[in-house]
Amino acid sequence: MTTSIRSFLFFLFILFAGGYLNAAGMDEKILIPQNGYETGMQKIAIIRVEADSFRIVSETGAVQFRGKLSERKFWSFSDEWVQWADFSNFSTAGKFRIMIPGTTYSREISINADPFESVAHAAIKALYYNRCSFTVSEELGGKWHREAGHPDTRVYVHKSAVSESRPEGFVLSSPGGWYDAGDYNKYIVNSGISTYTLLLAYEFFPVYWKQANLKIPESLNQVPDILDEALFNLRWMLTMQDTDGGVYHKLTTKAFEGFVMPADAHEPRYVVQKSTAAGLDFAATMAHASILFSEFAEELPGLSDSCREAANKAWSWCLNNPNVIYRQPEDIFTGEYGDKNIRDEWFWAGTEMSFLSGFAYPDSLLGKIEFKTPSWNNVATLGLLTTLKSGRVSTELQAKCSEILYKYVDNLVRISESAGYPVSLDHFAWGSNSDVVNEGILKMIAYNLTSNDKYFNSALRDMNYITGVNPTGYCYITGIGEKSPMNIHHRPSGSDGIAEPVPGFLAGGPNTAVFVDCPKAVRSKLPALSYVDEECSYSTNEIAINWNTPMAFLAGALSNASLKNIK
Ligand SMILES: [Ca+2]
Ligand SMILES: [Ca+2]
Ligand SMILES: [Ca+2]
Repeated sequence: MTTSIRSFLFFLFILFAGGYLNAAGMDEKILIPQNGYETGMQKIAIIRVEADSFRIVSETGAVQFRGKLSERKFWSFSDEWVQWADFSNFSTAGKFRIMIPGTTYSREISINADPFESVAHAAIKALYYNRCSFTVSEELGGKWHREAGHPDTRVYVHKSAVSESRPEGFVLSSPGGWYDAGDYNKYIVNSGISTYTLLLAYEFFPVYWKQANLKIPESLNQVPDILDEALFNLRWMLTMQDTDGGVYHKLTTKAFEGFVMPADAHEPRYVVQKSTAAGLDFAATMAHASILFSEFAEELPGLSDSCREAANKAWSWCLNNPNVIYRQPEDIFTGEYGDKNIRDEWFWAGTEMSFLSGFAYPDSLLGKIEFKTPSWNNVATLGLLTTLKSGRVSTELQAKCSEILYKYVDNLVRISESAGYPVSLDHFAWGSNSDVVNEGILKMIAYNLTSNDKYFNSALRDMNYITGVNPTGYCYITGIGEKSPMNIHHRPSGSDGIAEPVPGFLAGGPNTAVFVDCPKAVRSKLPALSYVDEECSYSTNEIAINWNTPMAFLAGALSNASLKNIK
């Protein structure tokens, strides 16, 4: 059959099987990962119409696979009953349709060898697009190329941050780093976990990341691109340390700038208050980086030593200033990243410092803190992950840390196995999508340590939720999938005059934590549906470095597995 006849038959098939397609050209009674299914891995679609069975048919309409739908499952977060269509045993690559006999519903699906690489690469490339003090070239940035903004070579010491050697108004240089989120400011607390997450992704999958060409300016050097991108932020972080070892909490304008391009934003910038949380996150990240980059002494001479020295100085400052909580000065109105509980930061930094400098491991904190899904203000689990990966602790400690991780992750998997939508969320916080991908990381690490498929499959379903198997039907990553956010809360995307948003960013996702950002938007009261693709919705549609980096980890882990035909 010639291609044109095949296409024509397929067109007829669509026409007759159809009449159901909505305006966006898709049918949300069937939810699928819009990046595609991987040939050898678990394949689940969510069906939102009551039925008994489903079929996979080829482009010519020939039935390729018949399956029974699961029993009905309820999900309170979207208040609906759904069924799963599981066709994991169908492993032919290509384009097909999933159909529900007895209904008019069907949807195109694709099955291919690696649907994750493009997500992993885009997740890190987005950080390149968010580089501060940096030109995004047309060659690497395509239509989103832009001029550099915020040189940050003349940054003022705010009155909250004065020290003996740097009085109020002292001028320092602190260029580079990533814009934190939809705004143009740079925050150490959030930079720490974001940079660390990329370093950890490399450490778990070094062979995978060494071969990944992310098409960034450093793609031609001898350093893996994921580390080059992490370094762009790490080098900025180094400039945020005062001569006394303390670390500024953030570098910021006094108030958020408007929706203008970086090159058009000229408000004065300040370094603001040194805090213990910033010092500990900085020490942890630098200590981790120092050990990692000692492998690259030839390519990056002196870097490991600089990180070690910075970590030691920050750690000493924190020991002398153990509980300086960040308090937003009255003339500063940008992101606060305030955190009153810094016991978890002490644990993370203590862990990293013990491996860097041989200080005692912070055993005593192990039983006193809660290990949960990592977030910018709860970093305890990062210390746990470093410990498990280090291979440098006693058998007893390794066993103790493993037990803490498995207990937590087993519960996540248990939740996901009985939920209507097979993820582990038990609440929807601001940035709920980042909880999904961070939970995916923990499951992937548990899988890495045990080879137990239940962890792998649950992590895969977390990724699928992000790319479309969720009640809104969105693939939450810009530029990927049939239906993805077009109006993210992101200043360059909102002011560049280009219809498509800057690609590769993960939207924060639905939640019912904040309702005041878009007074005119209609938001569902159901948490999993409370998302709007509107620029004003910073609570559901902003992007952030600490949301993209765990997505890069998870997608990279899955892409690595697909290349090795794992699971
Ligand atoms: Ca490189
Ligand atoms: Ca904390
Ligand atoms: Ca735009």
